[in-house]
Amino acid sequence: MDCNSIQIAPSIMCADLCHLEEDIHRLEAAGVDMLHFDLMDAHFVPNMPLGFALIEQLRPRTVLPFDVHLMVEDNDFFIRRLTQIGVQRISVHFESSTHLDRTLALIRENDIKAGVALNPSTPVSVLCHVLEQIDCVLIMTVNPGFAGQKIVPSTLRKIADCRAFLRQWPLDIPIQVDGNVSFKNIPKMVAAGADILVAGTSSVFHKGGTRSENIQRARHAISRGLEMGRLNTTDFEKLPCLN
Ligand code: S6P
Ligand code: MG
Repeated sequence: MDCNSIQIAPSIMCADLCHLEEDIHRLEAAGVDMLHFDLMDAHFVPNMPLGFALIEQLRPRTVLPFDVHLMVEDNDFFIRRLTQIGVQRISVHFESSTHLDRTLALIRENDIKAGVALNPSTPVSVLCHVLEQIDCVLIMTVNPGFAGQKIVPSTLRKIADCRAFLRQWPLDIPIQVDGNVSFKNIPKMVAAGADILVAGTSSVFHKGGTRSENIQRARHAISRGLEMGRLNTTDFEKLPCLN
């Protein structure tokens, strides 16, 4: 594995929203793998940074895949609107899905990849009976709703738990991590088993560098994680609190 085998998904709510098209072209030129859109309804989480119109207008302006993370109560309503826009992956929260199996089927029926997002306190075992229905697991490493938070330390161990859980079946479903995916946390997240990194204010949009410098720095942090080798749950139990 090299540093390009781990994907980087910049979180658009952290971008320069007043000059978004230019910012996206900068990210594209710097070699990111997809764009991550956080759609919130101010009910499931108390925030609402982006909307359908923005995603719709951006869709024809880049070839990058659109990865949508729903943090809403009415998942099916949002999914139906997104299928009309044409996005490549939709992740729904386990905690907001009353009929998760049906919701995942709705996503896949529309030829969109389906993911399930888990809040920090939700165990990975809840995925047991939807494994055939998912293309990705999204592990929240902060409580959802806001950028700029500190990692919930136990989520590092949870990434390793998730990797071990998927390996039992055995399944090679990618693990996406979201929340304080910082230059400091990336190596440990990668060593724990993360495949897709949602990058926000603590990496790609960090004020200390240009987009391209930050992406290079993130790739370097990925390489350090790969050099550490895959760690397991017990390795993380030995690590002190990170923040
Ligand atoms: C938060 C959202 C995320 C954030 C991202 C911010 O609910 O799902 O995608 O935008 O985590 O990254 P950072 O580095 O500011 O924590
Ligand atoms: Mg997100």
